[in-house]
Amino acid sequence: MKRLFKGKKILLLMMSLVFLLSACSSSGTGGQTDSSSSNGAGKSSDKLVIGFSQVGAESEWRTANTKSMQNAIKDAGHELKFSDAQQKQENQIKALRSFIAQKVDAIVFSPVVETGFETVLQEAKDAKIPVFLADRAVDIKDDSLWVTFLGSDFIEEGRKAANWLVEETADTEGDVNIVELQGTVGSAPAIDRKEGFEEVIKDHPNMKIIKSQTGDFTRAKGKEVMEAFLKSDGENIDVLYSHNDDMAIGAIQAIEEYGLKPGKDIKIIGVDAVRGAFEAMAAGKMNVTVECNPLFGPQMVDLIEAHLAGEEIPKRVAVEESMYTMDQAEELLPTREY
Ligand code: GZL
Repeated sequence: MKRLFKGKKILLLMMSLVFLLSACSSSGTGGQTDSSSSNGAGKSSDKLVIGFSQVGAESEWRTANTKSMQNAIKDAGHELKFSDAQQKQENQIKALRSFIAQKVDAIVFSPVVETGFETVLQEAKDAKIPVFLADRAVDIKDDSLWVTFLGSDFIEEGRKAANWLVEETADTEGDVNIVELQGTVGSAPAIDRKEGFEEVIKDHPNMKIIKSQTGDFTRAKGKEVMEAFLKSDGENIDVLYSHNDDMAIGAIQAIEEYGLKPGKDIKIIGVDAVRGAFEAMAAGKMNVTVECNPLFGPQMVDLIEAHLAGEEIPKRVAVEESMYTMDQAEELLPTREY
């Protein structure tokens, strides 16, 4: 009996030892000890579930940005839950609520417009799910609702576009009449690119924006609005300032159908530096594009992993960018990644 009892004691001891060991390894650190592999919630950051609410697929820029984000999340071994909002705010709010319900580890969010997201971002904060703003910002005072904003400086992009035009028209006598294709109404890039451009031209009284309307960042709408501009002011337009290359490419078609030479009769300024813009510049139909780099997927994944590993990251991370002109296009076209 005693021996039996003794045997049982040893068995119990071994079982509790096994239990203890397994409890350590299932604490989510995968048996890892270094803090870099665990996150604030004590979960391993080896494999994260990341919800990504993307604006839509409205432009070459957006397509390239989506690809960069998807590849970066996959290459890092994380699981992606992706939502394309088709440029509708209500779809983005639904997607964010779905990610919260699925208890994802992190949310990446490119807000289609600057306002109307405060409630759902508060819900994410209440659910202790960190939100990372990608590409576009929100106009919300409480910046505790997001971890960081990784994206371009759209105001600076508008300044670059206007400064190019100031230099380009330095020897021009008389007025420089500009028509403007704005991006999506209420979106950060549309608001800021307009602000940056106007900040520069206000010091040049001969430079006037004679018509300005949204083309919603798409080629089709850009062409449609440019047709209307040409109908009302055709012979009086010197320059098109387009908040993205896709609308500029649509406008180029409208200008040619109207019987004028884009790039010559009407100077064409775009933003994004997508492949289509390089092709138009190489064909002499577009004059300049201000770069807005969409390929920040790897940078965003690094920021998410750093935050979940407990590291401090800045509230604002800018993307480095340049500007390209017609004379550079042919040589650079083969090197373009998007
Ligand atoms: C800019 C991005 C804009 C692009 C457009 O970062 O939000 O949205 O300039 C895209 O091409 O539609």
